[in-house]
Amino acid sequence: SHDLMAIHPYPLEDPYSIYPHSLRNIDELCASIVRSHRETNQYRVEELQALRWKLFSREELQAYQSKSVDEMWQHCAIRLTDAVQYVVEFAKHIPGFRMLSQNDQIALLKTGSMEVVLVRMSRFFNTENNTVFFDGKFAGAEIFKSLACGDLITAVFDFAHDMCGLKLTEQQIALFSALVLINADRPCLEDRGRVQRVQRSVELGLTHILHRDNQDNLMHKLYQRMAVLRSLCSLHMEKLRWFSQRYPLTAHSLFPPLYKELFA
Ligand code: CLR
Repeated sequence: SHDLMAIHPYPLEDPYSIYPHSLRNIDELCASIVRSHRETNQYRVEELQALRWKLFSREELQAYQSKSVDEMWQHCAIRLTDAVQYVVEFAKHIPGFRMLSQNDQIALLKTGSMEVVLVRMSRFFNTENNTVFFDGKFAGAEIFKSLACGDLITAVFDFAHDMCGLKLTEQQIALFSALVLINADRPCLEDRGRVQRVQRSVELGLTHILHRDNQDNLMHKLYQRMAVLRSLCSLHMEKLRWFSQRYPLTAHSLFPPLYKELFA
């Protein structure tokens, strides 16, 4: 579990108050989560908007589709791990996260990082043609054909489409991502009480932002999406187990260490 925490070492003190008691503290909490999201989200909305119609050609699509199962898995595992690293970076700047024990930080990332990647995917999704930004261009679900897990891909694309329908602002996405990550119900937590206190502060932040935006009704919908995320992630784990059984060598020696550490 050292790989994970060694990605970018940070000093241990946390400059933020983790238990917001006044409105001003809630504002500060929201501001730092939003800042952290902005600094780790890889692309700005405007940049993605500008790239929307950059699609793969038929030849490029065919090249992906004719990759072998293990080649395509390895390729996607690398892309996914890249995205996960940004989520780890995001997590470290959520006020209160770095005050949790290393064990609990890792436990939260093991179950939550993939879920946050899927929340973030909605920013990289074009609902007009159901494509996702992958490897520098927009791609439809068919590009993932050689992974041989069509049900997972379909479910992930449906989820992205559905999340886009909520039309969340960047601030709402930031707070929702933080709430997905800081979840006191995750397995294997040492100090559940402490995680719960951080969770409550993030919940308060999200409620505050939705109220300010006159969208209090969104809270209920976001909790529903959290249940869908859980099922998507267990499907991902199931597929990974299937793959590792069939291609133990690729899974063991060619997958990125962080991917193995978090999901294997
Ligand atoms: C999510 C948001 C990140 C950028 C990013 C990078 C890689 C993308 C990912 C996003 C969305 C999901 C994605 C992934 C690469 C492969 C994966 C398209 C856009 C698909 C769903 C295949 C999963 C295959 C596993 C079973 C290995 O900031």
